[in-house]
Amino acid sequence: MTNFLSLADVADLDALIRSGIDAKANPFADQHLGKNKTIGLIFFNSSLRTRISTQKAAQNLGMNVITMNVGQDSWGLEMEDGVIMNSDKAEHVREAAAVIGRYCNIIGIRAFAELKDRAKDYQEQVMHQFARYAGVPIVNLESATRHPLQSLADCITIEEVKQSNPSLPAKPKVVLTWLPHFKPLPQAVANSFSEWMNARAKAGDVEFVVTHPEGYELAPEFVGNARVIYNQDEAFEGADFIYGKNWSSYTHYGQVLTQDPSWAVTMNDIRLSNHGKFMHCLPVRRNLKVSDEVLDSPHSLVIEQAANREWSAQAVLKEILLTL
Ligand code: SN0
Repeated sequence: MTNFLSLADVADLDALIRSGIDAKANPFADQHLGKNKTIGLIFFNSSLRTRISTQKAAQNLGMNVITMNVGQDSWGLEMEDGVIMNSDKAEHVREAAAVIGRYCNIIGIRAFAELKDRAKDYQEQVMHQFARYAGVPIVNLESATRHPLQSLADCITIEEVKQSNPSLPAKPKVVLTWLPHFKPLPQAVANSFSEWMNARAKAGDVEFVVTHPEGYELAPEFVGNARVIYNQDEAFEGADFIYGKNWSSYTHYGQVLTQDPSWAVTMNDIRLSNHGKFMHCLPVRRNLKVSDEVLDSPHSLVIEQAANREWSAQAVLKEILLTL
């Protein structure tokens, strides 16, 4: 693996999931791999899990870690080529990426969608400019359209539950549901989860369903062959996993079209499902998106999912280190 920008960079998804599960069982087995290697973690946006879990994973592999918040700690970075740099951005990504690439063997980047210009967000300019000018492998720590480290942790979590729960069907039903929120949020987590679940469904590992109000359709390249059901109760029937996430509209780009509270997940929804497990990438706003009762019940997997972020990052960094 050279870059980890999306599922397309994964040669063998089963093997990567297994590698994450192995890392969890034996975190320091590959400590020699990262000796005298440095990873730079560059954040354009806030982070809790990604920052700490990726740092921890790199340290488990023996790496040195440097983190930086762009805009606060460094100069504002210009991403456009060929412009006169007379705005508030003092440095161009051509120099910044090249320089960070001289200090670091791997660079992780977080840069959310701005949710203003759909074409611009979906071009993934920040990831591509860094990949172009850094000269070292780039890891996506959530980009405008994807959050693949989260999706890998989600696959690991589902696989673990499957393995420890013989009563689950061989092809558990996984339902991605839209949740209400008053703020426009990116589609990245939902896009990525769909992309990875479609791959799992294709391999016969899960059945995948997406449910959301009208107007919240995900981009066709992400929703793929998933079954879309506009009635949430119907979608939840027999669900083994309920994956909640809010996202703003893709078709009416970046807009909040409804805040309908009936889309929040409560114990009534869990009762419609097949003793369904609730998943969310966090941060989650309690009682706006999902009830206390669900989050504090044995149905919730959110803490285990977050814990698995360490092992998903470790599986990915190991793959990359093996190529350095
Ligand atoms: C981010 C998102 O992409 O939706 C990061 C998720 C890992 N979430 C938020 O920005 C939540 C912000 C909020 O105010 O609830």
